[in-house]
Amino acid sequence: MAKAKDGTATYPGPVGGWGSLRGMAETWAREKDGPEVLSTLMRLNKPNGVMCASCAWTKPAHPQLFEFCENGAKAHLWEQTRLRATPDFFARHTLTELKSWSDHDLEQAGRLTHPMRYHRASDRYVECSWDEAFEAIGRRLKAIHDPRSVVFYASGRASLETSYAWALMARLYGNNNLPDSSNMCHETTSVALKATIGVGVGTCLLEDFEHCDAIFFFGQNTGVNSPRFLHTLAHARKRGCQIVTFNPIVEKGGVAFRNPQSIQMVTGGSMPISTQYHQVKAGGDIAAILGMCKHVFAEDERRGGGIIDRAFIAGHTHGFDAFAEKVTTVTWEEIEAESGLPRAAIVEAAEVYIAAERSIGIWGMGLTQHVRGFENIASVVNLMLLKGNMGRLGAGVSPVRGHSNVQGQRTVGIAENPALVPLDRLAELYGFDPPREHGLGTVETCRGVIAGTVKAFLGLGGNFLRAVPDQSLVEPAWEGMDLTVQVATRLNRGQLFCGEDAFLLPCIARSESDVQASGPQVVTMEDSLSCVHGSFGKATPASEHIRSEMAIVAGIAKASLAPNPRVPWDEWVGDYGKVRDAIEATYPAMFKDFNQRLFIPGGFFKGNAARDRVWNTKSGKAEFTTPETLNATGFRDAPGRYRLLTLRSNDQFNTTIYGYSDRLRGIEGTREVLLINPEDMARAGLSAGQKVALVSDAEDQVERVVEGLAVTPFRLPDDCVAGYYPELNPLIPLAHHDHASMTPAAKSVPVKIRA
Ligand SMILES: Nc1nc2c(c(=O)[nH]1)N[C@H]1C(S)=C(S)[C@@H](COP(=O)(O)OP(=O)(O)OC[C@H]3O[C@@H](n4cnc5c(=O)[nH]c(N)nc54)[C@H](O)[C@@H]3O)O[C@H]1N2
Ligand SMILES: Nc1nc2c(c(=O)[nH]1)N[C@H]1C(S)=C(S)[C@@H](COP(=O)(O)OP(=O)(O)OC[C@H]3O[C@@H](n4cnc5c(=O)[nH]c(N)nc54)[C@H](O)[C@@H]3O)O[C@H]1N2
Ligand SMILES: [Mo]
Repeated sequence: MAKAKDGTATYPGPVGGWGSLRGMAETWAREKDGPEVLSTLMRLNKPNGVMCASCAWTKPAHPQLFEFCENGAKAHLWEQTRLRATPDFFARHTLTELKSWSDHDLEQAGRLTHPMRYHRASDRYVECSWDEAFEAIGRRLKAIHDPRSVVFYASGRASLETSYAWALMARLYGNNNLPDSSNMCHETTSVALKATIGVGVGTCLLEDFEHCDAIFFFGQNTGVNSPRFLHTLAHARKRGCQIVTFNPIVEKGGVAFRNPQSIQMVTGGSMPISTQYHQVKAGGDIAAILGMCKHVFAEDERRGGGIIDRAFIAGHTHGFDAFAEKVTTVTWEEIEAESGLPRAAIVEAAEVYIAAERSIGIWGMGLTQHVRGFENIASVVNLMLLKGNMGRLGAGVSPVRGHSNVQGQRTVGIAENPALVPLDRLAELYGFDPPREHGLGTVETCRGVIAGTVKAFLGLGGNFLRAVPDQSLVEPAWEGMDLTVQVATRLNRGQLFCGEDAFLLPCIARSESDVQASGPQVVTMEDSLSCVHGSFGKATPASEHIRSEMAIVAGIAKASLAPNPRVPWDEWVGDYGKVRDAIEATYPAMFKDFNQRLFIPGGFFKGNAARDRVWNTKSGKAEFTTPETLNATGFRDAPGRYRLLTLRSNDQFNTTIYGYSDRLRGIEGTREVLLINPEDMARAGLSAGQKVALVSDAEDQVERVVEGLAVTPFRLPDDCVAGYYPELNPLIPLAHHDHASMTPAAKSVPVKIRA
């Protein structure tokens, strides 16, 4: 473990470089990959190739020779592993035993090979036939009296085609219970952007990054979670674009990048990324941004105008006066206390904004996962609106999404909010009366499971039970359901908790060849910049007994729903082009000529009204938001109370733990750590390596504890501590979520340390 002068953990190198090649090689060895995976890697993110199953960053029209990163490679090495979890494996282990395994060891069992059904008497999964599985699932679903007690979760990876079918199945069954991993992720973005600029997604395209003068970067760990974006950022920096970063942690990707495909590998040089780096307190962004606005106002007045775009504000926005009032009355003392940043630092950032003709605002989980996440994002929008940085070249907002098709799943109907779905169109196309009632999101699903009102859960990918808050309450309640079904590629903890009847259904992964009646199939996905791409898997599927996600959805639907001649499940499975025709019929503007545009280099853009300065908001204008509070955490500071940030390491994809090396933060060999700064350690009387427990400090009488965390000195702001997701999820109360979108507030959890 490398250490800085003050004893805190750190990594001396840049992101990329030889360290990243070592990271890939270790995964290669662990997964025992064969040579076929090389051809997948060479085809990644290229026109006619495979769209990476790791992050949602856009796929450029002119890709590099290797258009993949360390973590994209790991994701595919993991997907195409030679390890197998066969019926034999399940015969050797009871679920009770497997519940004591780590997330890493569970997934290391390898790819699932056969459909499995839970056998209660032996506490094991046993092989079953696909027909048996579909028939039993159908029988259970038909026996449930209230269709609103069944949940259809999706994790953000399945294609547009499968996602469209999944959402339609839920509505034909009779509910809008379609939570998505987005409910734990960028739902805050979708809700806040819809309210403020009228579209639930970012407004930027790649060309904007070629023309912007400044980028304001909040709480997104590019070097780990969307490393290909570093190429875009490095190019912008080379042109002289300023990159101002706000993050409680100095993340390596925000500091320097060594392009693995350039001469920098040989020379040891690297590209600096951020021009300013501000270690804002967790939950301090509303204050920091308001401070920037305050300086913009003051300078505008001092220079007699010319900075604030008054014409844009008059013509295109609403709510400016109330916001201006707040900016003028808020004090610098308040701003400094809540942001944890000195006035001079905020002024320095604001000066960049003032000087830049074109600015872009970027964010990730550092803004969305707070009780006042809505206001975090609305604050970025406020800042951009001040200078008309919306709807013109080189300007706008660009949230960085997570799962590779999470944005697309919402686009094609996986949404618990029926207002986001063209229900009348579905009624017309399929001759049924779609449910109009609001469905269950992730938090409501957890509540329903605990209350016993949710009777069945079907998961299209993901590891719901491990990703949600308050695990210690949800896990035991989970087994009270009538039916649980998981469509998956690899074994995870969520699959070990079974309803009365339970199925584990293995599917073909995106990089694998999917041959149906009409021949090899293409699937599609939408990236973070709203561009849609075809993806063509060619690798040999992990087992001859697994099926495509589309075929599994159709199998469940046919067994569970009354026959409807207008929904041709078999034809759809035989030819995914016909599902795309159905998507086009449902969303004619976005998906015009869908089947003809599958392989346009760079994808096809589905359009964005705010980009054209058309504001589909309540007022018909872009909205300024006046924050009621400067503290995004939703709780007061108290003696001994810390703000816990739950982090991803460089060696995981969400709940999939590839290994135990968080190289870029200098933490090796374990994930059971509590990161805390040396000053807070001294104040609390803790020493490095000491084992402590974290206890939730939510003032709600529920005891939540995670034990055995090694105290690890790390550069964080005062009163902020950090550790890893999902290990620390039992500490997050279900009620601790963004007030507008219900996204769990995983980046500022109130905790105490128990020595
Ligand atoms: N390799 C890899 N790639 C991934 C994933 C993965 O697990 N592994 N997950 C995918 C998914 S689903 C998602 S959603 C994305 C997640 O990607 P990110 O959005 O980057 O999410 P996190 O890794 O949780 O990191 C959030 C960052 O916010 C910072 N932060 C925390 N609190 C605050 C705050 O109050 N203010 C500010 N300004 N910053 C804060 C943290 O220090 C951290 O750097 O990545 C996707 N890509
Ligand atoms: N404390 C805390 N909690 C968090 C977060 C946080 O930052 N902190 N982040 C939240 C975020 S942003 C997200 S997106 C959620 C993630 O929640 P999920 O999306 O539910 O979880 P994943 O870990 O991505 O799911 C991993 C599993 O997906 C399955 N899988 C992989 N590929 C495929 C495929 O191609 N098809 C199918 N059918 N299955 C596949 C594998 O079986 C694997 O075990 O977690 C959330 N929870
Ligand atoms: Mo996510």
